[in-house]
Amino acid sequence: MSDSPLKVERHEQTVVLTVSRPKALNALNPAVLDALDQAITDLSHDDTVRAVVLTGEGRAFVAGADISAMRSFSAIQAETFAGRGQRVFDRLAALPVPVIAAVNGFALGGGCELAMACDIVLAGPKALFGQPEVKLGVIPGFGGTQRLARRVGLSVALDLCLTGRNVGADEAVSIGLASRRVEGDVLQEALAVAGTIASMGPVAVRLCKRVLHENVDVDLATGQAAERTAFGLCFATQDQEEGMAAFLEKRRADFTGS
Ligand code: CO8
Repeated sequence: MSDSPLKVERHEQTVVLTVSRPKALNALNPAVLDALDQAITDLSHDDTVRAVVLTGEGRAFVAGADISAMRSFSAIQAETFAGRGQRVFDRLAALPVPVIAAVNGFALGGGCELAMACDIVLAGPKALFGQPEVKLGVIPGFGGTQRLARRVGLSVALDLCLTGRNVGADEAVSIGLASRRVEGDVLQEALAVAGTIASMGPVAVRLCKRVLHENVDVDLATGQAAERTAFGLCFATQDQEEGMAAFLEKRRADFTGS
């Protein structure tokens, strides 16, 4: 039996990554970050994967960075660990295929930051998001101040980071932290969303993700120029020919990703 703190399973064209330290509510220690980093490297070499689902085992998504591991850090060790987490989360966000967070429970601190590094955040009925670091005398360190402000705006990000208060699924959706609330089994719903994405034109999905991410912080004209270029690029693909032909012939498209 594998003792890795990250389970990697294949479901058709989707890879499911499950953070698996349930006794510590899946808290992120160096071993989890290393395993996640390795999984991201493996995924970036696999052209057959169309979507990734990230979740946690048991009653938590991820309850934060591991407080036991951080407790006796020196300032330099803390800065290094924060940088390590930021790099891994940046690599996750930069995967060419969509990453869906299936938030089944606590997504606190580093767990909230991990969810925000994903493209689509599904919040199950027990999802609880927050950046409670100030309660511990520290601040978010895995990109939370920056990704939260970009997702929900400065005003709400300041409220959450300065008070450390948690928000449930409904509030998370209403402020734009989560994409949607899901009733029932959030992992099954995430697999269904991944399956929907896998049935779309694969090149278009990758380009769409890239254009959104690379241009979210640029001015409108620059972003629209990038969009035009990528739109044009779609017309160099068989997927575009197939997608439009299938629509006009009233049949289901059979995309090849080329
Ligand atoms: N780290 C380590 N262990 C944890 C963590 C954590 N973040 N969260 C929970 N655990 C452990 C508990 O210690 C407990 O272990 P044990 O059974 O051995 O006592 C076990 O998980 C179960 O937890 P609880 O008994 O507390 O379960 P409850 O249901 O009573 O409470 C909570 C659940 C509300 C989630 C509670 O555990 C909690 O508040 N956890 C901490 C949440 C938190 O503060 N997260 C932020 C951590 S800081 C952070 O993420 C910074 C990220 C950037 C780091 C930059 C690097 C320097």
